[in-house]
Amino acid sequence: MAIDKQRQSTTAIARNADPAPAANPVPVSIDDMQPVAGGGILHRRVFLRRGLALATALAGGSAAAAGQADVNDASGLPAIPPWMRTPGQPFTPYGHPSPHEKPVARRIGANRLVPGNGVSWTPLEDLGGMLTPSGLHFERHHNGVPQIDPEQHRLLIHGLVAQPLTFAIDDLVRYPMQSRLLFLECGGNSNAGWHQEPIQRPLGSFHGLVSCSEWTGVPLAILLEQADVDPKASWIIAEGADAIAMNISIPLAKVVDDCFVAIYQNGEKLRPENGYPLRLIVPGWEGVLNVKWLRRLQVTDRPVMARNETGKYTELLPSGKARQFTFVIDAKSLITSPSHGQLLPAPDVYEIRGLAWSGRGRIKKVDVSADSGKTWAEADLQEPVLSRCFTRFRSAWKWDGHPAILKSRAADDTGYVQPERNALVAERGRHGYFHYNAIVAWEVDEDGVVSHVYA
Ligand SMILES: Nc1nc2c(c(=O)[nH]1)N[C@H]1C(S)=C(S)[C@@H](COP(=O)(O)O)O[C@H]1N2
Ligand SMILES: [Mo]
Repeated sequence: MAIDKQRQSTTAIARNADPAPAANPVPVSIDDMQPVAGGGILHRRVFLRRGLALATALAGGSAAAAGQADVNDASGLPAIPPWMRTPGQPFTPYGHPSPHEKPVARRIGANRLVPGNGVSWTPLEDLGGMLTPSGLHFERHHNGVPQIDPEQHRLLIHGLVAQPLTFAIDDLVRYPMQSRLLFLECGGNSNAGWHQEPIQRPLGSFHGLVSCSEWTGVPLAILLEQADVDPKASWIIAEGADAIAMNISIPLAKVVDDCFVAIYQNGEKLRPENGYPLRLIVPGWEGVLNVKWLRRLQVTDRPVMARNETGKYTELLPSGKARQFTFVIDAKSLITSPSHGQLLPAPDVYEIRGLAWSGRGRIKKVDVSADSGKTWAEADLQEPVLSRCFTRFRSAWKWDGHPAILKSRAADDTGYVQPERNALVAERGRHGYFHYNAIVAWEVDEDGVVSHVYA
């Protein structure tokens, strides 16, 4: 496979400075540097002892690599950089990322003839922490982003209810609200995993139809109680106010259990792309159920059999049976670094970093392998570990310069374990498109080039 090394990105790969900086009082013991799994994976205890004192050397091109961080004046104090010699910029009404972060952007994949139909991917490999900035949340629109006047927007609850109700946004904000940190993943995320050959693309442009936000809004149980739902009801059909009036059916039990209508995203009103002024949040279930620009909830006793639950999201299995209404997002993990497009400059101790999540609950454990899954070692989970939320993991890896295959495997608190690719394909066959959550393998070759492999 042809990978042009000149075009490798300079994404930061955390790398150990060896020997340890003298300032660090707790050096890594010899024991900590003994691998606990094949290919050089170290015990996660190394992080407890000294946080690996990773000097974050970059794979070329950075200020640190150019030695700028070390420049001292004659007195031995750090040099005064130019930005300390003049007053800084004035205040701004609404902040933006540093211009240096410009390359961190969503990648767009839209239909050329219908530019409002497509996706944009979150650049997962460039982000840290649990939350996705609202401006980088992935997007999936079937017919563009409606420009909605919030004053004119209404939510109707009707159907099998004693009391149909209509709400303006101003009515809804008077109800008790809740905030939850929840990932949202499109059921079609990672679908290139079903391709015969491993796709060679940066992580985010392949797996980036998943993001994580703090959503704030009103629990539907409260609104439905007020509407007085008929005991015969078992489904709810949700409809959006976009030009396609996208609709989809959701079991009533789930809606009453934990669904809510969100008005805020990461502390501010929802972004237009993510459903302004109102969207449905269906925690842990596939993205398509989380109807944006929500205008109608019809209580019924059967699913509506909309396009997105029949023509799409229904898949033939090898057994001849079909999967349908496969709502829950199963546990999944991705190594974000090293990942495709990054370069390991030389044999050294590296931090393997990644993301894990599960629609069923909390991430219980992530294992990491450097020998293609022959042996595994438990990764360190970054606190807090919340149900149905992004969880960060990391592992220390002593790379000896030989080719290695890196994998991560998530398990959640229901006991579900992320499958190897061949197990997923054996179960689901070759007609798969949705719900691809297999273990992802990255090969690091002897030159430190990282590529995607099926292994
Ligand atoms: N009204 C409406 N709701 C919608 C969609 C849409 O096109 N129209 N796309 C759905 C799909 S397939 C997904 S994956 C999520 C994407 O949400 P996001 O764009 O906020 O990431 O919204 C869902 N809700
Ligand atoms: Mo989706």
